[in-house]
Amino acid sequence: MELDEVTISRAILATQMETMVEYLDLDVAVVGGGPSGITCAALLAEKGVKVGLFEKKLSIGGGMWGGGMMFPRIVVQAEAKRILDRFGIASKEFEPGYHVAKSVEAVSKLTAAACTAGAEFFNLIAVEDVVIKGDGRLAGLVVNWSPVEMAGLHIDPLTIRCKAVVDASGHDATIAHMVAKKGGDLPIRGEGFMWADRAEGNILEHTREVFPGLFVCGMAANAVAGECRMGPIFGGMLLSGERAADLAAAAVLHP
Ligand code: 48H
Ligand code: FE2
Repeated sequence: MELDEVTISRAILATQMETMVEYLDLDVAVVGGGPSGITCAALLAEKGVKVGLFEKKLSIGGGMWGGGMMFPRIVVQAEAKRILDRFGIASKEFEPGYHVAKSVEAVSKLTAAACTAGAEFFNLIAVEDVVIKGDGRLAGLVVNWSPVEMAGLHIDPLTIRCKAVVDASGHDATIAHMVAKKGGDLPIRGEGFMWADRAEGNILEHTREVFPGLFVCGMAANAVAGECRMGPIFGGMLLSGERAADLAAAAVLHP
């Protein structure tokens, strides 16, 4: 076939624009494409929830790509091994209960599962603000191209509407901070020191609705709660993403 450059351009523009318009209204917006956010998006989509994941970076994967200190391996404890298995991520037991997986495989297979289940990924889009109206609920997100933010250009953003938001933005807990900064009743205690056992043991308790319409998961959940960090053990991220999916799905499917 003879290739036409303009048809290629039209194909990209037409299909992506259509998707962006379709996702101006969605059930759950997940902010952050790290391990907790991708897991959450995959499981939400599997439940039939219309979910869009917004990631400011070019690549999905967050802090999982780099494993521990750039060694691309992650450790997952016994309690979360079933999630590796569920997504077909190979692992080896190093010592009883310590399962090692390759970070590249883990990111890729979680992302692939989320795509197959119907989650829509919007990379290179940064969430820069939130929408809160008279009823006091988080009702949407204000988004802009990350390169606009990086270049410091004065370009106004666009807005999406959603029934719930999952803050999976990692250590920075960016959405929780935005809500707090704009006067929402959301105390943020800040992340604590390294204590893997404690951090992983408590993360599910911290994975919850912290403000009407806002759920926190992954490292953001511990950062909001003033909980410890855990280093490159990722079971808590996967389990927290799963729990956030259960909570957000219940909120939007049976309000
Ligand atoms: C769009 C945004 C925005 C924004 C941030 O850091 P992550 O990998 O997050 P988690 O919680 O899924 O996983 C944490 C894990 O990677 C980790 O760091 C651990 C376990 N640390 C332990 C320790 O002791 O250090 O991913 C968050 C993603 C990133 O890709 C950001 O780019 C993205 O969120 N993000 N995307 N709009 N405003 N803010
Ligand atoms: Fe980290």
